[in-house]
Amino acid sequence: RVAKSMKSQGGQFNYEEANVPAFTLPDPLVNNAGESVATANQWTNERRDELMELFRQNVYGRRPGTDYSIKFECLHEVEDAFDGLATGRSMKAIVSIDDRRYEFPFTVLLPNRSQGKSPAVVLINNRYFVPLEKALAEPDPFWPVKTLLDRGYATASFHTSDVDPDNKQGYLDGIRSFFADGQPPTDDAWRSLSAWGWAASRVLDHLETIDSVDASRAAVVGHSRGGKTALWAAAEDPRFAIGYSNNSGCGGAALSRRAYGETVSRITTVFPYWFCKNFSAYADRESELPVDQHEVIALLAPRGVYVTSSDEDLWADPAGEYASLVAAASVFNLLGAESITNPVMPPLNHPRVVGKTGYHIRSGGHGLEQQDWDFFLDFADTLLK
Ligand code: GTR
Repeated sequence: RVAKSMKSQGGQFNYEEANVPAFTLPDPLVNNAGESVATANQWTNERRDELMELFRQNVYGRRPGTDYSIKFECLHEVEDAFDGLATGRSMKAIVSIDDRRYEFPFTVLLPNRSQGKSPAVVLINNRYFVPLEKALAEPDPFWPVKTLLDRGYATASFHTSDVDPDNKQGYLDGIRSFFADGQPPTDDAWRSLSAWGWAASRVLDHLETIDSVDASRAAVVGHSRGGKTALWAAAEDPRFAIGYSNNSGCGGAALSRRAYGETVSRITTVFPYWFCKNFSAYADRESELPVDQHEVIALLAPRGVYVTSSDEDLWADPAGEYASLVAAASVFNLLGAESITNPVMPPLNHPRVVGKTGYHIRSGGHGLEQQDWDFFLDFADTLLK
């Protein structure tokens, strides 16, 4: 048999299960001093902070501590969208530091007919900005606003590149450079994934100001690079009640140590601006990482986590995404929550939901599709309604 481990653009990828190295995952319930974490209090007050720091230092970088203020402007409102089902708003977030400003647009839709406050879904859109008119005129399975509204969810979305341009040359035009006042990023500074996650939290800030929304019942959703972002966004911001990572792969739900599909070597070569500099030091040395991605999932516990894969999306390592979710179960359990523990993946297109975690593997390729949303919203209904 020919090993299909390949080098391309300077980074490796692997599509052979036989080439997955033997590995032992770091135990989220063993602290940096090597002691076991036996109580929920120890997790919440000590170990969780340790792990957050390890992820900041080694994977996603550290957000700036600089003071800023933010305000939100409504540019345009449609009160009777979808025959009165919803109110839609085109919004602008204005971030200020001293006399400097950074703005990014986002779009909000609010159910008009809900009894009581609505739960909410914030979508990190890594494809394009969806202006209000387009959201109303062309319901798109990537952000199926009508489905969300029909099911009683308020929803909001922004485009990643409006916050931090998604390319190697984009730094100077993004929020990270704005915070650094044009200085280049330090090695451990936040990178794009963290910046996009920060923006999801700012959209949540806005949702908190809307009377008809219950922002304590909000999910953050993302696909692929947006799915990596959604997990880290919810790790950094405990206000999110659910993190949903769709086909997120390497640097998202998938275990780095499996080095299957996209690897640390490959992702840090092609997308160096997504991760702090330290992450690239673990290319081809994944077993030396002090963390692995099951622990980013554990950082959300005991809140909700939903992970998906697609059977043709081997680049994102479905087996590694599922194994990662299972490996986080000990933390959910310590915190008194049930979670998926079955090591065998569920059959195609059959979601598995146990307590605070859910998973499905959809047939087909890399994408966020209507079926992913339908399954996810069934899960969200169990926790947010
Ligand atoms: C790929 C990248 C993946 C994933 C994907 C996407 O090029 O290698 O990690 O993020 O893009 O965002 O669609």
